[in-house]
Amino acid sequence: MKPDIVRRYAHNPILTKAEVPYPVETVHNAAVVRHENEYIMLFRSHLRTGRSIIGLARSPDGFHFTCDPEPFLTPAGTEFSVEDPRVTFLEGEYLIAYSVYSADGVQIALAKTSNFRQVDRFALITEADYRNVVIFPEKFDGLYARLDRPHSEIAPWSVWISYSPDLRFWGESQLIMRPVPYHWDEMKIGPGAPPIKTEQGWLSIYHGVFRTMDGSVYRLGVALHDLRNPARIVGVSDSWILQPEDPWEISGYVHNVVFTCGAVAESDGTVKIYWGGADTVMCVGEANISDLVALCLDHARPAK
Ligand code: BMA
Repeated sequence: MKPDIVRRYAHNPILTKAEVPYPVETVHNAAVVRHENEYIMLFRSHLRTGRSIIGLARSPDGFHFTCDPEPFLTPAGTEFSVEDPRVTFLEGEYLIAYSVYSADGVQIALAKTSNFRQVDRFALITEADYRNVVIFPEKFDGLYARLDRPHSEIAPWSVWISYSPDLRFWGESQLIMRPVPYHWDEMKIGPGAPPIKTEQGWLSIYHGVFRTMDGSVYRLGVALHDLRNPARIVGVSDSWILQPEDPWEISGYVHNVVFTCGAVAESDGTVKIYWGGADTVMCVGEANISDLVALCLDHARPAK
């Protein structure tokens, strides 16, 4: 049998609500980055109100995580819920882009930290009806770049790119990748983990959704963006790289979901991909970066 392109860790799930020292109902959709000698995980948890907060867990090896005693980020002021953080290391700081729900809809907020102890809530960087913002770890011609996913009544929910001189004001927005009809990602797509630099381009792990008679299935796929012009997609893999298969991915708070907000590239050419299983637990798997790049180049579907 052909081995899976993403090799699931044998002891998944790696973090569940049982290991969180304050009351939560789920642990999912986490960003993971390396900071000093640790892997830092910022995970989303539902409370019994149905709203979400963001917790922090640490690990020496990327597989065994221990939670901090208190949540890391909770809704501020009139916010209802903070969700699905993505973390990018840039210019000596960690940028945390996360969804904020309020009476005005869902927007993306940006916070900054250098140590994962103090956190500076920097700005709201979108208008309403945006989710899934990932910031590139480098600037392009002096501008910051991000992938995002506006919600729209008249177009399928697609991946866009925007640029900013200061991380606060964003523009030059353009649609760069769409769902493909009658394909595993046909209903909607969204950026997942912040892009990883490879010799062949920026590797982006995204999620795609397919509607079935039994609800939606969330899977993960890969796309490769031009190194110097990230608005140009070099290739998008025709096939998914991960789908719900383990029991804790098939059944939980929302069934049939694998959803990523973070991946860590290692010096040996592998990448640890982290995903929420069924919006309930955190899982990890490993892949060879070269296999993911090859999938984008050799088995491509149209980007839009
Ligand atoms: C999306 C977001 C994600 C979630 C997914 C599956 O719309 O809400 O946070 O993981 O649905 O429920």
